[in-house]
Amino acid sequence: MKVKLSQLNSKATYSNLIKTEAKRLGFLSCGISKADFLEDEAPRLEKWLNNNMNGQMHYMENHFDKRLDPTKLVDSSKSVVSLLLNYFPSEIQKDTTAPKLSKYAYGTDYHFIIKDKLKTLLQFIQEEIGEVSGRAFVDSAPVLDKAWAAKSGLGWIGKHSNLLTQQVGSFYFIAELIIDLELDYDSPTTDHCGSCTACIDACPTQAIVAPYVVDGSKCISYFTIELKEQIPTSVKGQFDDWMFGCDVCQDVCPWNRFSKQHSEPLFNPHPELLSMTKKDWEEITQDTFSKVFQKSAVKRTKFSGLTRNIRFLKE
Ligand code: B12
Ligand code: SF4
Ligand code: SF4
Repeated sequence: MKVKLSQLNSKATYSNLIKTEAKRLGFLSCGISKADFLEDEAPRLEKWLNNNMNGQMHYMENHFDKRLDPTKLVDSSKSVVSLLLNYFPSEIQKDTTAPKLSKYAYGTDYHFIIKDKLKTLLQFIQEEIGEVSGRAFVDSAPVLDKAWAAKSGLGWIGKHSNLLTQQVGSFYFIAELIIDLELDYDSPTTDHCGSCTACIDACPTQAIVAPYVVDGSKCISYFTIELKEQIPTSVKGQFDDWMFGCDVCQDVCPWNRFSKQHSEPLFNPHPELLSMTKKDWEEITQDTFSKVFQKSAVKRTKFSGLTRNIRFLKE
């Protein structure tokens, strides 16, 4: 990393430059941490894996060391720049009896949208600051997204294990740039869950097994998105009509009363999606699937995965 001599400036100036550009690119907020070993998370991740809370998500067992230490993931890395991108929609599905789709999957797959923004941000850093190298991550590698965002003061990890804030709740994605530039670092915020247990009480499958601990293998999101085999009959009748993902623990969270509509046009759903009735979903064809989910994250489960989920709710 070679910093431009003409701009040999303070770390604080660079941090501010990056945060201002992140806002301009549409990110909700940006926070920065020193790239270092995540000491507090190490025993928690180990326990979570030892208790098989990853279920069939075997990728979570890989790269244990890299997942806890970005310097093992990106050579010479100095800083983790965490970013939040809001996806809270203005409208939800109209038919309240229809199988439910998680709000994050209404529009274009967030991986594409965020990757583009991250690339632009990295280019900006290289042009304005100097020869900085690094990598962009959105859910794509062994990185503990929430832990980094919390460390950088972007929110706290709630009892439902998602990152949330008092200002906008939790309906946003997390991404990061890991770069070899030293910057000014932010501090974590405080936890505002207090004595609330709304998410734990409302979880349809009792997947929040203790405050701050989600057993991934019991979560509806896991069954409807991650699980490749048949959904076990032991959880029949417990899905509260969710066919792809689940928003219950976030919907009941009092801080999500402060969610604000996103401003990313690509997150808007296909015009027909929110009007589909229960009958439309139960009779969905491959053609309709391809049309309404053209660039959506739902495409990852394929037509066969989604219809498996719809049948599971119905039968
Ligand atoms: C695996 C995974 C899942 C799994 C497992 C969920 C889980 N909680 O781990 C499944 C498929 C179930 C899932 C579901 C969902 N996911 Co997911 N998932 C991930 C992924 C790929 C890894 C998460 C991970 O590392 N888990 C491992 C365990 C050990 O971590 P953890 O549960 O977070 O545990 C931490 C806390 O429990 C905490 N902790 C433990 N004990 C204690 C005690 C105290 C006192 C404290 C303070 C903390 C604490 O420490 C642990 C380690 O950091 C991340 C992307 C990424 N690369 O980070 C997205 C991610 C977490 N998912 C995300 C989303 C949006 C969801 C869903 C909302 C999607 C949906 N609507 O269906 C649900 C929410 C379910 C829930 N309540 O967690 C977002 C969360 C955004 C946010 N605002 O936080 C992420 C960050 C993706 C992204 N890049 O935006 N997910
Ligand atoms: S996403 Fe749904 S199933 Fe998973 S922990 Fe939250 S409420 Fe429970
Ligand atoms: S519902 Fe209550 S306990 Fe759960 S994350 Fe929100 S504030 Fe915290």
